[in-house]
Amino acid sequence: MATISAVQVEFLEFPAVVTSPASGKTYFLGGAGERGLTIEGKFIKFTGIGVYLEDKAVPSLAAKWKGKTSEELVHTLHFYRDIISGPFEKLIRGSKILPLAGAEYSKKVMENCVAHMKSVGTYGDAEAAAIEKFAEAFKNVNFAPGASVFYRQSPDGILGVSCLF
Ligand code: HCC
Repeated sequence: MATISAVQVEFLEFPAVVTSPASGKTYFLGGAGERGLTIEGKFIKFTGIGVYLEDKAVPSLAAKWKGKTSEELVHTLHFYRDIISGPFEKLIRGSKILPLAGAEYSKKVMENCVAHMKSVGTYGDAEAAAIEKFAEAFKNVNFAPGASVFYRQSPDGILGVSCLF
């Protein structure tokens, strides 16, 4: 198997492998990068995001994509779609680079989620209610640099959200 390296985003370190304290399952780092906003023409990095995949993602994705080079895969949208929708867990760690109010952070995430769901026609009453719940969870928290939000996405549609301050 290929070697996976840790990735550094500013001062944040995304280890190559992480273990969930909840389930004891291990996940490997699929990729990591930064997010931010352009303020007065300058890109400000606010968060670093690492996407971790359950180990069984490798045999699952290999069934279809084995033999393709990384150069081919990196330009193949369908490959990314298979990562997103594949039958394995994803663990997404969003860590703060700059201090950020929970309400500010969740507003941005919700805007993106709602815009996406509306564009693909899946935004209904249940989704609006879930968005409300999401906003509630972040209403009274503040994130200092280094604080993290974890999203556990399971193939059966369950989303777990936890914070590490
Ligand atoms: C998303 C959208 C945004 C973020 C994310 C996932 C994000 C937002 C940061 O992790 C941010 C920065 C400055 C602000 C508000 C939000 O990290 O004023 O889908």
